[in-house]
Amino acid sequence: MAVAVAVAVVVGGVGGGDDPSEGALGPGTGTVELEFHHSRFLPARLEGVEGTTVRFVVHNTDPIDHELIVGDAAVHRRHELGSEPYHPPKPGEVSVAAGTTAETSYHFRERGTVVMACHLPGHFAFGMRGEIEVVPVP
Ligand SMILES: [Cu+2]
Repeated sequence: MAVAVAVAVVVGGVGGGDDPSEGALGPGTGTVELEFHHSRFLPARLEGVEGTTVRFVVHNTDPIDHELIVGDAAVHRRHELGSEPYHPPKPGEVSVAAGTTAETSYHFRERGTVVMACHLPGHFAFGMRGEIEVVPVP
């Protein structure tokens, strides 16, 4: 757990109050560092303000490949059923080879819960997923 906290560097405003939106990223642009470790997302839960473009810097510290897919239900269904073994960088989708770091950006247009996941065979079922809560502009 200590590792997760150390790795979760959120740039763009971090608060500590009772209002959950105080800890949210944005609006505007921000950077989140994610780690893939033991086939888990660290952190597995993020918060962002609607209208924020988040740059994800993903460190894969596992000895196996992973991918980061951010998007709506249709995106995840397509990837979970599909068989794209490699994702060239496009918004919200990037492959992260074992022991490497990769980046992708995603624009969080509207409030709600957006899922981030790895859809390599078996990984999503194992629990390789997280959520970004997109909240209204404070
Ligand atoms: Cu994976």
